[in-house]
Amino acid sequence: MDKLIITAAICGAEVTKEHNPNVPYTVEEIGREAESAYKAGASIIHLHVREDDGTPTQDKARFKACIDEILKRCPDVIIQPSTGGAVGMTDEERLQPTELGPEMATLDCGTCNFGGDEIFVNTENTIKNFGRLMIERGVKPEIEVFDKGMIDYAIKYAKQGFIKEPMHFDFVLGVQMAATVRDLSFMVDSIPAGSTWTVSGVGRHEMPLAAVGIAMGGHVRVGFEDNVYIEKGVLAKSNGELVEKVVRIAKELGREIATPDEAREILGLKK
Ligand code: KMH
Ligand code: ZN
Repeated sequence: MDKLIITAAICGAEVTKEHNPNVPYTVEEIGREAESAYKAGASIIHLHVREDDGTPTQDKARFKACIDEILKRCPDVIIQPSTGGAVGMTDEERLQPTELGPEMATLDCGTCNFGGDEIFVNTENTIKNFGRLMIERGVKPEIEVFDKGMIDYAIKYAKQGFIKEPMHFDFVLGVQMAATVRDLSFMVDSIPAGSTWTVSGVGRHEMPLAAVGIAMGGHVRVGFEDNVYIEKGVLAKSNGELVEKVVRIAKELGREIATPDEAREILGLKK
């Protein structure tokens, strides 16, 4: 089994300081949270950024400032900007961080409900255009899968040349699809041979699904974007505290933790 790649989704676009005062907004706070996750064992930082007042933004300059701050504190970490941004942003807004030439970025492979009246829109043309630009810019996509059909889209667009193989998937359970082991296993069985995958359980499903992912040989994402509690009713002090918990579970299950360079090797990234 490969060593375990831990991704820390430190900020997100929806969670606020009202949910947990440690959610980072400023460049300094983003740096602090990334460092806490990295020191605890995360090799990838999944990155959204905010204005100082917490408003989500995909502004290229803000991303650059945050990435510089993270790399100052964690020089070898893999940074994976979001191209999902926040619900309602235009494709042009969302694509800005890929112009900075990151090693990875997310590629959301379908439209889904995002709570209340919110719809996270990813049309066929959006996905193909994002995929094509990521190939041109040398960015490895992490395919975000919020529902099972999104795997089929990714396979179709890979065949059409919009996504390079082998693909890396992130299964997000508990937003649209149910957070069940049955659904996770179905998805793991549905991806092409040679693909890699990560599981992100949202809310109270984060740690149970992390444990399942570790046991199945997949990789794990945790962080404030998905969950702000370290245990029932207790807010996490930092993203690092969530990563530490995953590291403890992995150690109990006999799974070693990948360094950023080992994660690059597993994912086929060029530094
Ligand atoms: N904030 C969501 C609308 C991604 O990072 O690519 C999209 C999201 C997925 O978080
Ligand atoms: Zn995200």
